[in-house]
Amino acid sequence: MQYRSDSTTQEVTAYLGMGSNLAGPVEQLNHARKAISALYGVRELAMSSFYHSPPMGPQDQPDYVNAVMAVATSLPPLTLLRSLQSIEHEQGRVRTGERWGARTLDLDVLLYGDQCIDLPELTVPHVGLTQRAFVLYPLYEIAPQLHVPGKGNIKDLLAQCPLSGLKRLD
Ligand code: A4P
Ligand code: MG
Repeated sequence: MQYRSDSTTQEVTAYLGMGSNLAGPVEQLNHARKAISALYGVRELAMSSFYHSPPMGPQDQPDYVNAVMAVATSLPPLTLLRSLQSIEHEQGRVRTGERWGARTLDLDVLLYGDQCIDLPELTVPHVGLTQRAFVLYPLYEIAPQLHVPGKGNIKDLLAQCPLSGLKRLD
Protein backbone atom coordinates (compact mmCIF):
# COMPACT_ATOMS: atom_id res chain seq x y z
CA MET A 1 0.00 0.00 0.00
CA GLN A 2 1.26 3.46 -0.81
CA TYR A 3 -1.32 5.52 1.08
CA ARG A 4 0.34 8.65 2.44
CA SER A 5 -1.23 9.67 5.72
CA ASP A 6 0.56 13.03 5.75
CA SER A 7 -1.62 14.39 2.96
CA THR A 8 -4.87 14.62 4.90
CA THR A 9 -4.90 18.39 5.30
CA GLN A 10 -3.79 19.20 1.77
CA GLU A 11 -6.18 19.24 -1.12
CA VAL A 12 -5.92 16.38 -3.54
CA THR A 13 -7.60 16.08 -6.93
CA ALA A 14 -9.87 13.05 -7.01
CA TYR A 15 -11.90 11.69 -9.92
CA LEU A 16 -15.27 10.15 -9.11
CA GLY A 17 -17.21 7.79 -11.35
CA MET A 18 -20.99 8.20 -11.32
CA GLY A 19 -23.55 5.74 -12.66
CA SER A 20 -27.28 5.17 -12.45
CA ASN A 21 -29.85 3.02 -14.25
CA LEU A 22 -32.92 3.35 -12.02
CA ALA A 23 -35.40 6.02 -10.93
CA GLY A 24 -34.46 8.81 -13.37
CA PRO A 25 -30.71 8.35 -13.99
CA VAL A 26 -30.07 11.91 -15.21
CA GLU A 27 -31.78 13.38 -12.15
CA GLN A 28 -29.92 10.94 -9.92
CA LEU A 29 -26.58 12.13 -11.28
CA ASN A 30 -27.53 15.81 -11.06
CA HIS A 31 -28.64 15.30 -7.48
CA ALA A 32 -25.45 13.43 -6.62
CA ARG A 33 -23.32 16.18 -8.13
CA LYS A 34 -24.95 18.72 -5.81
CA ALA A 35 -24.61 16.43 -2.80
CA ILE A 36 -20.92 15.80 -3.51
CA SER A 37 -20.23 19.51 -3.95
CA ALA A 38 -21.97 20.19 -0.63
CA LEU A 39 -19.71 17.80 1.31
CA TYR A 40 -17.41 19.44 3.81
CA GLY A 41 -13.87 19.29 2.44
CA VAL A 42 -14.93 18.73 -1.18
CA ARG A 43 -15.28 21.21 -4.03
CA GLU A 44 -16.11 20.58 -7.64
CA LEU A 45 -13.43 21.17 -10.25
CA ALA A 46 -15.04 19.74 -13.37
CA MET A 47 -17.97 17.66 -14.54
CA SER A 48 -18.07 15.58 -17.71
CA SER A 49 -21.01 15.27 -20.06
CA PHE A 50 -23.49 12.53 -19.33
CA TYR A 51 -23.10 9.33 -21.34
CA HIS A 52 -25.59 6.62 -22.17
CA SER A 53 -24.14 3.10 -21.90
CA PRO A 54 -25.43 -0.46 -22.24
CA PRO A 55 -25.13 -2.45 -19.00
CA MET A 56 -21.91 -4.21 -18.20
CA GLY A 57 -22.79 -7.41 -16.35
CA PRO A 58 -26.35 -8.80 -16.18
CA GLN A 59 -28.20 -7.75 -19.35
CA ASP A 60 -31.71 -7.86 -17.85
CA GLN A 61 -31.39 -4.33 -16.48
CA PRO A 62 -31.88 -0.85 -17.98
CA ASP A 63 -29.11 1.04 -19.75
CA TYR A 64 -26.97 3.33 -17.60
CA VAL A 65 -26.20 7.01 -17.54
CA ASN A 66 -22.56 7.59 -16.56
CA ALA A 67 -20.39 10.61 -15.88
CA VAL A 68 -17.14 11.55 -14.16
CA MET A 69 -16.63 14.40 -11.73
CA ALA A 70 -13.31 15.93 -10.67
CA VAL A 71 -13.10 17.32 -7.16
CA ALA A 72 -10.50 18.92 -4.94
CA THR A 73 -10.71 17.36 -1.51
CA SER A 74 -9.07 17.55 1.87
CA LEU A 75 -10.82 14.34 2.96
CA PRO A 76 -8.67 11.25 3.38
CA PRO A 77 -9.58 8.55 0.85
CA LEU A 78 -11.61 6.32 3.17
CA THR A 79 -13.57 9.29 4.50
CA LEU A 80 -14.31 10.31 0.93
CA LEU A 81 -15.48 6.77 0.11
CA ARG A 82 -17.78 6.65 3.15
CA SER A 83 -19.22 10.06 2.31
CA LEU A 84 -19.98 8.85 -1.21
CA GLN A 85 -21.60 5.68 0.17
CA SER A 86 -23.82 7.86 2.39
CA ILE A 87 -24.95 9.78 -0.68
CA GLU A 88 -25.67 6.49 -2.49
CA HIS A 89 -27.73 5.40 0.50
CA GLU A 90 -29.60 8.72 0.69
CA GLN A 91 -30.51 8.37 -2.97
CA GLY A 92 -32.14 5.02 -2.42
CA ARG A 93 -29.30 2.64 -3.26
CA VAL A 94 -30.25 -0.84 -2.15
CA ARG A 95 -27.47 -3.41 -2.09
CA THR A 96 -29.12 -6.65 -3.24
CA GLY A 97 -25.90 -8.62 -3.26
CA GLU A 98 -26.12 -9.15 -7.01
CA ARG A 99 -22.81 -8.25 -8.62
CA TRP A 100 -23.18 -5.42 -11.11
CA GLY A 101 -26.95 -5.28 -10.60
CA ALA A 102 -29.23 -2.29 -11.25
CA ARG A 103 -28.87 0.70 -8.94
CA THR A 104 -30.19 4.22 -8.40
CA LEU A 105 -26.67 5.50 -7.86
CA ASP A 106 -23.13 4.17 -7.91
CA LEU A 107 -20.27 6.42 -6.88
CA ASP A 108 -16.73 5.13 -7.29
CA VAL A 109 -13.40 6.68 -6.36
CA LEU A 110 -11.57 6.31 -9.66
CA LEU A 111 -8.40 8.18 -8.72
CA TYR A 112 -7.13 9.94 -5.62
CA GLY A 113 -4.23 12.18 -6.59
CA ASP A 114 -1.40 10.01 -7.82
CA GLN A 115 -1.88 7.47 -5.05
CA CYS A 116 -2.19 3.71 -5.35
CA ILE A 117 -4.35 2.39 -2.51
CA ASP A 118 -4.90 -1.27 -1.71
CA LEU A 119 -7.19 -1.61 1.30
CA PRO A 120 -9.98 -4.16 1.86
CA GLU A 121 -12.60 -1.42 1.31
CA LEU A 122 -10.82 0.67 -1.29
CA THR A 123 -8.75 -0.04 -4.36
CA VAL A 124 -7.41 2.98 -6.26
CA PRO A 125 -7.08 3.31 -9.21
CA HIS A 126 -10.53 1.70 -9.42
CA VAL A 127 -10.18 -1.88 -10.69
CA GLY A 128 -12.32 -1.45 -13.79
CA LEU A 129 -11.01 1.92 -14.85
CA THR A 130 -8.85 0.86 -17.78
CA GLN A 131 -11.38 -1.50 -19.40
CA ARG A 132 -14.57 0.53 -19.13
CA ALA A 133 -15.56 2.92 -21.90
CA PHE A 134 -18.19 4.50 -19.62
CA VAL A 135 -15.36 5.54 -17.28
CA LEU A 136 -12.49 6.29 -19.65
CA TYR A 137 -14.32 8.51 -22.17
CA PRO A 138 -15.86 10.91 -19.63
CA LEU A 139 -12.57 10.94 -17.72
CA TYR A 140 -10.68 11.84 -20.88
CA GLU A 141 -13.20 14.61 -21.61
CA ILE A 142 -12.31 16.46 -18.39
CA ALA A 143 -8.67 15.37 -18.00
CA PRO A 144 -7.11 14.67 -21.41
CA GLN A 145 -3.54 14.91 -20.08
CA LEU A 146 -4.13 12.57 -17.14
CA HIS A 147 -1.63 9.92 -16.17
CA VAL A 148 -3.26 6.95 -14.43
CA PRO A 149 -0.85 5.69 -11.75
CA GLY A 150 0.54 2.30 -12.68
CA LYS A 151 -1.49 2.16 -15.92
CA GLY A 152 -0.31 4.87 -18.31
CA ASN A 153 -1.61 7.94 -20.09
CA ILE A 154 -5.34 8.22 -20.51
CA LYS A 155 -4.98 8.84 -24.23
CA ASP A 156 -3.17 5.52 -24.68
CA LEU A 157 -5.69 3.69 -22.47
CA LEU A 158 -8.56 5.16 -24.46
CA ALA A 159 -7.03 4.04 -27.76
CA GLN A 160 -7.27 0.43 -26.56
CA CYS A 161 -10.82 0.67 -25.24
CA PRO A 162 -13.74 0.07 -27.65
CA LEU A 163 -16.73 2.40 -27.29
CA SER A 164 -19.03 -0.58 -26.51
CA GLY A 165 -22.17 1.35 -27.40
CA LEU A 166 -21.30 4.43 -25.34
CA LYS A 167 -23.08 7.59 -26.51
CA ARG A 168 -22.74 11.13 -25.23
CA LEU A 169 -26.07 12.67 -24.25
CA ASP A 170 -26.94 16.12 -25.62
N1 A4P B 1 -14.54 -0.50 -3.30
C1 A4P B 1 -13.24 -0.83 -3.50
N2 A4P B 1 -12.62 0.10 -4.20
C2 A4P B 1 -13.54 1.07 -4.47
C3 A4P B 1 -13.47 2.30 -5.18
N3 A4P B 1 -12.34 2.71 -5.76
N4 A4P B 1 -14.60 3.05 -5.25
C4 A4P B 1 -15.48 -1.34 -2.54
C5 A4P B 1 -15.76 2.63 -4.67
N5 A4P B 1 -15.89 1.45 -3.98
C6 A4P B 1 -14.77 0.68 -3.89
O1 A4P B 1 -19.05 -1.70 -4.18
C7 A4P B 1 -18.56 -2.84 -3.55
C8 A4P B 1 -17.40 -2.45 -2.66
O2 A4P B 1 -16.34 -1.97 -3.44
C9 A4P B 1 -17.70 -1.32 -1.68
O3 A4P B 1 -18.16 -1.79 -0.47
C10 A4P B 1 -16.34 -0.60 -1.54
O4 A4P B 1 -15.79 -0.76 -0.25
P1 A4P B 1 -20.60 -1.50 -4.30
O5 A4P B 1 -20.83 -0.14 -4.86
O6 A4P B 1 -21.22 -1.84 -3.01
O7 A4P B 1 -21.03 -2.67 -5.28
P2 A4P B 1 -20.97 -2.70 -6.85
O8 A4P B 1 -20.85 -1.32 -7.38
O9 A4P B 1 -22.10 -3.53 -7.35
O10 A4P B 1 -19.68 -3.55 -7.10
P3 A4P B 1 -18.47 -3.19 -7.97
O11 A4P B 1 -17.76 -4.47 -8.27
O12 A4P B 1 -17.73 -2.05 -7.35
O13 A4P B 1 -19.14 -2.73 -9.30
P4 A4P B 1 -18.71 -1.48 -10.12
O14 A4P B 1 -17.33 -1.68 -10.56
O15 A4P B 1 -19.07 -0.25 -9.39
O16 A4P B 1 -19.66 -1.64 -11.37
N6 A4P B 1 -22.69 -0.84 -16.54
C11 A4P B 1 -22.67 0.40 -17.06
N7 A4P B 1 -22.94 0.61 -18.37
N8 A4P B 1 -22.37 1.48 -16.28
C12 A4P B 1 -22.05 1.35 -14.94
O17 A4P B 1 -21.80 2.35 -14.25
N9 A4P B 1 -21.70 -0.18 -13.09
C13 A4P B 1 -21.64 -1.40 -12.60
C14 A4P B 1 -21.09 -1.59 -11.24
C15 A4P B 1 -22.06 -2.57 -13.38
N10 A4P B 1 -22.41 -2.28 -14.75
C16 A4P B 1 -22.38 -1.04 -15.23
C17 A4P B 1 -22.05 0.03 -14.39
MG1 MG C 1 -19.42 0.72 -6.96
